Amino acid sequence: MLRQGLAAVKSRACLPCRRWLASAASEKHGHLPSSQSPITSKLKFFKSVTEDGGQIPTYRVLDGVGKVIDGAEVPEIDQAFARKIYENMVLLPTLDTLLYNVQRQGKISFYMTAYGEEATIIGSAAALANDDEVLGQYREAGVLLWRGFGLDNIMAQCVGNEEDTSGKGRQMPVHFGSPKHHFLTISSPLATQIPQAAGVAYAISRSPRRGKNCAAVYFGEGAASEGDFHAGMLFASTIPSPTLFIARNNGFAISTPANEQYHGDGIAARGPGYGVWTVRVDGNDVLAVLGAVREARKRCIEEGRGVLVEAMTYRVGHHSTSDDSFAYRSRSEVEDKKRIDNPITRFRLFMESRGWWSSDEEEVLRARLKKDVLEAFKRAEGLPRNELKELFTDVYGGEEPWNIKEQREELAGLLKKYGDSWEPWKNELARFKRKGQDILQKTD
Ligand SMILES: Cc1ncc(C[n+]2csc(CCOP(=O)(O)OP(=O)(O)O)c2C)c(N)n1
Ligand SMILES: [Mg+2]
Repeated sequence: MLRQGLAAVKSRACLPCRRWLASAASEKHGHLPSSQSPITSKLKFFKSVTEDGGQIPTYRVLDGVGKVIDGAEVPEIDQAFARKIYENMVLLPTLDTLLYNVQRQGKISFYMTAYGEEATIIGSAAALANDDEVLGQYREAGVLLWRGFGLDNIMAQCVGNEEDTSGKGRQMPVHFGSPKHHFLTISSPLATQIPQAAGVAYAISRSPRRGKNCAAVYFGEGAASEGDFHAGMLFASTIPSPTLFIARNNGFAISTPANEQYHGDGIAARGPGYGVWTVRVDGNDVLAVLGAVREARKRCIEEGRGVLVEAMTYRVGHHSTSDDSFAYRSRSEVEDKKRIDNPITRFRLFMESRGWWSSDEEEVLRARLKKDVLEAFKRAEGLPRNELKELFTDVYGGEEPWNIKEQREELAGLLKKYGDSWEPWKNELARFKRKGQDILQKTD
């Protein structure tokens, strides 16, 4: 019936209408006017993005003891590059141990370690170009180390001395930033960096850097529960911008375990919802991270659109120096995770199997890094803080606003009253360049 009716109309219709009628006649169940979705007569619900309804697989190159698994291809890497990766992976916990301990001694106010996440952080840093813009969450100091930021700059920021170029000593430790190293300054409110990254990537796409660079944004699986994650993904997919989303799924958002952060298949399951290329990778396998992020970056830049990488890892350390994780997980769980699939051991064993590393070199490296880290801290500790007046500068451009002036004058008043006589104030003041005189003498 339909076919006969259509044939009659067709003979009188214009060309585009005739084409439409021809396709309608050939379709079994019709089609939707504004979608390519095929029509089906089966009522079928789904809650997985995989064809078999299972979980998204995890890409891995090395097994737990550093052997290449069957069928895996080792990403292009030579001895020098592998050694650079390994040295940075070992540097990270060496630095963390010192800074964690000095925080415990009261010498710095706060710290966050990256124990267990060395492969995710260094492997991804190694896959990026050093001038790709990086927007970190707070556990990615390793990206800066990879790019040659240097221990003196790390220490200066954590101690807050006059050499701190990240924020002149006005920020909490680990809030690093360096335009020279294409690393945007860390900010504490979770996930704000994600839509910002889509914006940075959009700016790249409107500049001569289009097709050369991307903006890489790091965030935890906890931060991915924020609306900002979705805003960033939507931006980067609909207003195309080369944004590389790197989710560090380390199992916890402070005390909240990952399985309470989502009901679906982790963060990776969300990528296809935004129509972006997505991959899940073993975040404790540095070669897998290197290979996956290299490919992700390539797609991101070639297509000029968001790409999502979910790195599965485990936060071995406490969330921060303000946390005691044994209040919500057992010591034995942590000890097991340290042993099984340890990212540093796995890569070391791989390097040794290639004849690229030896136990003698290991000993020399560990001793050297420990010495470097300790010396850098001692040096930083001995340097004065910036002038006290810097507390009130750089927040607004132009003239000093009335409220900042009021606060500065209030501090000057307190310094006059207590600065010379009260021991704690006297000691604090002594640590600033010009010992607070810049505030006391300022008259306007
Ligand atoms: C908007 C906002 N809410 C809450 C916090 C407090 N907070 C700081 S870190 C954190 C957990 C983040 O977990 P995750 O994103 O998984 O990163 P991880 O610490 O595991 O690396 C929370 C809740 C914050 N900084 N900002
Ligand atoms: Mg987490």
